[in-house]
Amino acid sequence: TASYETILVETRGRVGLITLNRPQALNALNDAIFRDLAQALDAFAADDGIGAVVLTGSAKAFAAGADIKEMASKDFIAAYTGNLIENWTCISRFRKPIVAAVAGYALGGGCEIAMMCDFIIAADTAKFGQPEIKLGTIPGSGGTQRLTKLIGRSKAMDMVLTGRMMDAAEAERSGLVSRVVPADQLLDETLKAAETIAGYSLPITMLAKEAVHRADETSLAEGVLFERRLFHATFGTEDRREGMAAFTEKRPPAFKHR
Ligand code: CO8
Repeated sequence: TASYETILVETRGRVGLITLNRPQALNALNDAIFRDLAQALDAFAADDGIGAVVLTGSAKAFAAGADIKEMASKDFIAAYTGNLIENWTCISRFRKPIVAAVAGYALGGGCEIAMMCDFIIAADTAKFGQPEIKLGTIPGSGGTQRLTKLIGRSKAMDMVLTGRMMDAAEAERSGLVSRVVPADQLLDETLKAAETIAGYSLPITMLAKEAVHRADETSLAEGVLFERRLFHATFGTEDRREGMAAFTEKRPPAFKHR
C-alpha cells in the first residue's frame, strides 16, 4: 500500500480502511488531506478486490472541520479562483459504498464529509455540528444541503444558525446517523457492516447506492422509474442469477462481483 502524510490506509479483506491522521489538529481538513484522500479513494475505486470503504478518524475527533489556519488568510479571489474545497468532492464522487465511523468531533467540514459518505455509524462519544457561523462564514461543502435532507429544515436551521453541537443520541433520533454504538466497538461494528456490504455483488451494491442517492436529486416518479431501470439492469448480471439460484437451492450465494 502507498504511504501517505495525513491518512492511514489499510485493507481488511474486501474492505478498505482510511483513517484521518492529523492528531495535532484534530484531523482538521487541509489541502494535503484531500490530496491523500483523493489518491487513496482512486486506488480503492480501481481495485476489484475492494467492495466497500470505511472512513474514520480518532477517538477524540473524526474531523474538527476545515483547517481554519489554512483558510484564515484567503480572500474572495483566492477562494474563488483556487476553487476552495472543490477537491473535497472526491468522497461524494466515490462510486463504491463508503461508510463513516465517527467518534468525537465531526464539526463543520468534518460533519460534511461524514454526510458525503453513504451512511454514518457513530460512537456514543460523537458530536456533530456546523459551527461555521461562529467563524463568520457558512458551511461550504454541502452542510446546508445534506443536513437539511437528512434531518429536515427545522433542525438543520437550528444547527446552522446557532452553531450548537448535537450528541450521538440526538443525531440518531434525527436520522443523521444510522446507528450508535459504544465507542470501543465503533471500528469493529463499522468494519462488520462494511464487510457485509463487500460480501455482496459489487456492481449490485453500486447500483443500490446510486439509486438511493438519486432520491435526493429527483421527484418520486422519476426516482421510481430510475430505480426500476437499474432493477431491470441487475437481471443482466451473473451475480443476480447466482443470488436467486442460491436461494432456490438453499445454499449461500457465491458472488463473482460481476
Ligand atoms: N482548523 C485548524 N486547527 C484546528 C481546528 C480546525 N478546524 N480544530 C482544532 N484545531 C487545532 C487547534 O487549533 C489546536 O491546535 P494547537 O494545539 O496548535 O493550538 C488543536 O487542534 C487541538 O484543538 P483544541 O485545543 O481547540 O482542542 P479542544 O479539545 O479544546 O477543543 C474543539 C476541541 C471544540 C473541536 C475545538 O478545537 C474547535 O472548536 N475547533 C474548531 C471547530 C470548527 O469551527 N470547525 C469548523 C471549521 S470551518 C469549516 O469546516 C468550513 C467547511 C466548509 C469549507 C468552507 C471553506 C471556506
